[in-house]
Amino acid sequence: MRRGSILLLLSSASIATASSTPRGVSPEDAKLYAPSAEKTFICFTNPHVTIPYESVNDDYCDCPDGSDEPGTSACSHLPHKSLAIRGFYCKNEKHTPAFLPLGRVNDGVCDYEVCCDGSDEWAGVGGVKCENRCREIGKAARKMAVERERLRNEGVRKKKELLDRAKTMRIELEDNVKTTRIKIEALEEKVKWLEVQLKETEENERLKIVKQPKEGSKLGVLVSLARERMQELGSSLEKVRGDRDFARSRLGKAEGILKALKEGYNPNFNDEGVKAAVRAWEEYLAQEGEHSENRAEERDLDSLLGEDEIDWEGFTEADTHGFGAYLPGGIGTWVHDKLADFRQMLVENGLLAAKSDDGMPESRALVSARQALQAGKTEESDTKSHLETLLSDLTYPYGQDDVFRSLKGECISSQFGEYTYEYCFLGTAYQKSLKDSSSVSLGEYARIEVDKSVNDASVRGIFGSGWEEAHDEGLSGLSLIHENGQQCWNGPKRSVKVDLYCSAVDELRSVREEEKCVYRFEVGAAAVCGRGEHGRGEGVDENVRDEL
Ligand code: MAN
Repeated sequence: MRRGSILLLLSSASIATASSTPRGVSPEDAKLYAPSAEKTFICFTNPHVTIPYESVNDDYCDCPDGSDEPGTSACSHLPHKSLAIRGFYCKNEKHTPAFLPLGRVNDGVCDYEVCCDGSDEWAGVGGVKCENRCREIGKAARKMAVERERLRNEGVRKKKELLDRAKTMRIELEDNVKTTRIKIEALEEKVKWLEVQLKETEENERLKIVKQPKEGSKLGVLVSLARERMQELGSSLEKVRGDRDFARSRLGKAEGILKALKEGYNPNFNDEGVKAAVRAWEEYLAQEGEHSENRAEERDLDSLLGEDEIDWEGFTEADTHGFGAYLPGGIGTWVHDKLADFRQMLVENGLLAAKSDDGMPESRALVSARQALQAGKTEESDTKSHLETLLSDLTYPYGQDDVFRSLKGECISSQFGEYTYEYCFLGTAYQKSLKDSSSVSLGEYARIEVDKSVNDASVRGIFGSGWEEAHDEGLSGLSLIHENGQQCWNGPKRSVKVDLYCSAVDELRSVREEEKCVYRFEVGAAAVCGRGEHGRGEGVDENVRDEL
């Protein structure tokens, strides 16, 4: 359609450009279009196809790689990968040269965003006339470029701060590693020493058990307390027996008086008081009988209060279990119960160790030696795992010069569609529903990826994906990969590739779900500003600045 209408123009155009660089060819590619001595043109990647030089830009696609039609749309139907040329070259004087996709040449639309000079519509299809707007567009672009540079410089300044902070953090971390290593060595020694201490204490305890309890030892204290208690009991019993004997002798005297009264009174005297006393004496005798001493009881008491027959000094820990057996009847049980209560009280107050598995109590020294060793071992293993954490932090992928170290854990968020997306640097990315506030992990930080080709794309145009070109600041080529997010129903675990661009302020600029549960974020961060692996190294050309 268009082809027919512009055929006439084309024939004159191709002739007109035959001696110079053909239309749509960049100065650097011009030599490729120099006519041969035979006035022929050889297709770039198909040298077996040779055409007359006049056929270049004749609006007919002769070469399978499109190289014969750099200034028309005749070869625009060819797949991108077959094309040997970058597109239609727009000179864009007073602005930046660019390549326009061939399909947009002479399509009746002025593509000012690429060809500000309007050269893409040279055939005037449909009467379209594209005036050259490069002066104004270039000026605006340069103004923007200066502003961008200002922001980049601000970003570079912030990046320097990040690097300085990261450096300090690393030094602190390395110091911490050193100190922790020294601490571990000391703890290993301490644990060895505590092991020896425990062994020695165990040995001492073993020897103590076979020896008599020493004065001051727990068993010794216990035995001496029992002995004292026994002595107290003996004294009390002695006193009670004395009181009893005294009361008994008074009772004997009183009984003697009443007996004499009964035997000696004159019943012929009608003395009611005497008669009542004699009657009461007779009733008393009928009920109680006359007092007589129980010899067997007396013997028991004598033996109880006699010489201490217990071999207190000979008591061992084991012997105390049969302690009650040494004591007579109820007293043995009573003493045993009291001793049990007493031991319980000592245990409850932390003065005596609870009994060990074999029923033997553990000494305080043994318990504390064992506890000290346990505490030492725990501290040693805690410190070792702390060292592991520090070492893995030292080798963590924080990027060149550790630039992301100080950013770790910092979060930014933006709302897109029905979600708020939150991104935590070197941490987790989240998708939070605005409807029900549910939060889904899109992945944990795994590694950094560098795409060198992004830095090489110096000329805007058909080689850009078109996506990042829509933004003011180009991508740095550095991406943070996040994996192992929440499982997607009927799909993979969620993951995000975070493409970074230079920005003085950390920001989440865009979010796309490229395929089900595979996300792509664009994040601005000062960490990728400036030159080097993490920065595109762009800046405004000095000449451009002069033109403003
Ligand atoms: C949720 C969101 C979407 C995702 C689907 C997959 O709705 O996480 O981004 O595509 O789950 O089922």
